Amino acid sequence: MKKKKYNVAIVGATGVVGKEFLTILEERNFPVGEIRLLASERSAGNTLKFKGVDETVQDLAHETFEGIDIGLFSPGASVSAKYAPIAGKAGCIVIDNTSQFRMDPNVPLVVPEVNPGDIAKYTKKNIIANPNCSTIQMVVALKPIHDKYKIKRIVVSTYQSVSGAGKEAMEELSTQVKELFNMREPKVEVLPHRIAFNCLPQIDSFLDDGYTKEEMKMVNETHKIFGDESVKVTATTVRVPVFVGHSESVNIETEKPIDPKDVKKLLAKSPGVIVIDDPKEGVYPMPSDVAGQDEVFVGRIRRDDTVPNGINMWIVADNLRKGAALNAVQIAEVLIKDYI
Ligand code: L14
Repeated sequence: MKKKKYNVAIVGATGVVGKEFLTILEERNFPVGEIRLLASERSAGNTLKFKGVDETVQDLAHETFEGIDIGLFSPGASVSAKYAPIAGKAGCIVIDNTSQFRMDPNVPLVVPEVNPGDIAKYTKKNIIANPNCSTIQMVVALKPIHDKYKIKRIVVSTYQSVSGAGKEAMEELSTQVKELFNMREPKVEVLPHRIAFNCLPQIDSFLDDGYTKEEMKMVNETHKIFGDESVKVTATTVRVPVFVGHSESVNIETEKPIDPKDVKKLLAKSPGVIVIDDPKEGVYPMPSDVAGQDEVFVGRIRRDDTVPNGINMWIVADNLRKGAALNAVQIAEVLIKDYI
């Protein structure tokens, strides 16, 4: 028998993505029975509003996940590593936002517009992984193009907002701006260098080959989500002084002949994508317009005539919504519609 309501736990409830989970569950009228807010001992006892009611945050360390149907996880990766399997064994289906389980062959990595069928594989561990924010917005825009024209190679550079690194990084940007306007040397504590009036070509840590982990997430996760390792992907990921909204400059080369006009038409009718592309009028997507919205926005669609079948484009999305909480709630919506 199908349930009418589902008990939901939010792990990492006091973080930027945790709060976004609450907003989105409420906005989309997700059929929540009990809501359980969980965080570290440090945050336990705080209250957060859900549907107008103050809910108390509880200590994750004391949680058994008995009776919880769905766990929306967005703590640190090491916290997911410990608690997602505990929740999964207790019968709670975990949708995890961290990088911990994404490349685990027994865990599906899902973007509902791209590979909803992979959700069926959740039963192996009761865990579904939510991809990296930059990967999600890129694959939503590129999947329809890949299906029709077969993408051979993707070259992407990202312009990622500070909210990806959490509320401490957002505070660091605003504090640094204030300090600089007061002629004081700003402190650098969260991000690797000063982010105010700056760009940092580093997100996450470096690997031996000179790439960052964030860059390799874009490569490996794209292969897993597309179910196609033949697409070549190379990435440079950069932090910019923007609060919310990630942008990407994306160059693709396809097997079949491709025309910018056809790409515009194709993307305009693709699920979850909005084309904003009138460059002569100065119209293209920007994080300042896109923050708070659900779709992936694409503009600056134009031919790259340095290769036979090349296209350049600019892709922007709200990294806390489609890049994190919204994508996870959309996975939960497919789960309750088709599986539980
Ligand atoms: O892997 O610092 O999902 O902006 C995405 C955001 C890693 C950190 C992930 C950031 C995170 C990243």
